[in-house]
Formats: sequence, C-alpha cells, structure tokens
Amino acid sequence: MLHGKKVVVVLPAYRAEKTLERTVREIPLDVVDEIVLVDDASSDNTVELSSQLGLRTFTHETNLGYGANQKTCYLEALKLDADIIIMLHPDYQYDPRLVTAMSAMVASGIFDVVLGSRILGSTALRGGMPFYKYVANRILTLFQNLMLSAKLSEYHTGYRAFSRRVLETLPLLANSDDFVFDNQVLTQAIAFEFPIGEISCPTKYFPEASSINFRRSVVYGIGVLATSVLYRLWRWRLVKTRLFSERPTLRLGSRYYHQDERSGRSEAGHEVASNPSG
Ligand SMILES: Nc1nc2c(ncn2[C@@H]2O[C@H](COP(=O)(O)OP(=O)(O)O)[C@@H](O)[C@H]2O)c(=O)[nH]1
Ligand SMILES: [Mg+2]
Repeated sequence: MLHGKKVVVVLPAYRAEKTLERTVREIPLDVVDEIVLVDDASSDNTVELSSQLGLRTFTHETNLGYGANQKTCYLEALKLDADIIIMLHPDYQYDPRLVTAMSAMVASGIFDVVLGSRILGSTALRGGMPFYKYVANRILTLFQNLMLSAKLSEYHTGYRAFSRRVLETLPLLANSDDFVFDNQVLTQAIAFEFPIGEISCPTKYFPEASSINFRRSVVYGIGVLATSVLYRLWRWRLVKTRLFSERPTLRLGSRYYHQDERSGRSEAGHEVASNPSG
C-alpha cells in the first residue's frame, strides 16, 4: 500500500527461471501488496519456481506473445483491485528497487503513466545495451516525439507504472499480441491525454536479459513507425482506427453492461423461470 493505494507488480514471463528469483527478492514488499506472474507457455521451470516463491501465477496454454502476456497481467491486476500497477520484466534487467519511486509518482495523482527510462541519465550504453539497439532507440524516439508532439526520452523501456484509470480506459484489446504492444500503449496514453512521467533507471544487459534478435527488433521498429504514422493521420482526422477507439468492448475488464436490478427475481412466490406448461 502506498498512500492507501493498492500496489500490484506484474511480471510478464517467458523462460525466466534463471533470473526470476533475483528479480523477486529485490521487489520492495513494504509497498507492494501482490505480485502476479503470467507465464507465456515457457519450456523451462518458470511456473514451478513462481509458485514456490509465492507469486500469484497464471500460465498461458500456448505461447501467445509478449503483448498477449501483458493483457493477461493487467486484467488479473485489475481483478485484484489494484490502484497502481507496475510492469517489471522478470529478466533482472531493470532495477526492482525503483518500484517504490515509480508507484509514488502515480500515487501522487500527478502522473497516470511512469516510465523507467534507460536514456535519462545515460545508463543504456554503460549497462551494455547493444550499440545498434541504442541508435535505433534514439532514432525511433526522435521520430515518435515529432509525430506525437511529445517529449519522452524513450518509448521502448519495459519498466512502466500505470494508474488503474489508464488500464481501464485505453482500448488495450485493440493492441498487438507481439512486442509492439508496448509502443501502442504509450501512443494510446498520449492520444487519451494521460500525463506521463519519467524516472531514470539503470539497465543491465546480459545473455538471459535479452533474447530479442535483430530480425525481431526490425519487425518491432517497423511496428513503431507504423503506430506513429497512424497516430498522426488519426489526429488529422484522415483515418479511423481501433487503436484510439473509445469503444467499451476494446477495454480490459470493462463493465459496459449490467443486469437490470428488477430482472431474474421471483416475486410473490412465483418462479420466474418456472415451466409455463407445468
Ligand atoms: N510473453 C512472451 N514474452 C517474451 C517472449 N519473448 C521474449 N519475451 C519477453 O519480452 C521481454 C523483452 O524481451 P528481451 O529479450 O528481454 O528484450 P530486450 O531486453 O529489450 O533485449 C522479456 O521480459 C522477455 O521475457 C515471448 O515469446 N512471449
Ligand atoms: Mg530484457
């Protein structure tokens, strides 16, 4: 709890057995109420280890992708009545001790989204980010800032805190099940005018913390460019897109219908659902 708000950390996991315990040990339990792990059908022992560590563990029956994993994470966090939700990768790449600071920025009511930036404070290269990823990050960020009329230091960090409001409002079900999900969420947050804050976060690159190869990075990069261009066209009212839609059926766990209070009750001893012939 932080300022009376329930804090839930979600760990979207894929083959995380080697790094999970280290990550979980450093999560500040004085503010975090629950830790949720969603495993995307890993072939290793992520699920067993997660249960042993006492995490609330969910597992996909088949490998659905990183975006799909986050959809499950956020839905389960909302079901737990979370007020503040922090996504942390279980690959020990981002420092879990910043959960407190990021939660506090959301709890303040000033920000609905807080990013742990590897670019603020220039820790990316020092932490071992491959040079091509660094250059791509800077170029894509520059392009996105121009297209979105925003000023973030990066859009590609996997360390994020959200208010409940933002996860309930954005049409997350319109997003990709793949890596570009991350980028779509931030673009949606900007489209829906949620305030976004940033904090600098040291990062570590080592084999278990980074499995995305060059080809998948290129696919991601193309997705980022497409998302930004789509946003600009939508802003200019040249296209309509589900990505920025206000349709309630695209929201996670949204309650867009309810049972009529007077229906389904038996009155004066009459069974409403009784068999009319008998
Ligand atoms: N759900 C899911 N997550 C994946 C998959 N492949 C990678 N990930 C996760 O995506 C996140 C980012 O991938 P990672 O290889 O660490 O990328 P990098 O750190 O940006 O180089 C990590 O938390 C991975 O566990 C997958 O097929 N499904
Ligand atoms: Mg990683």
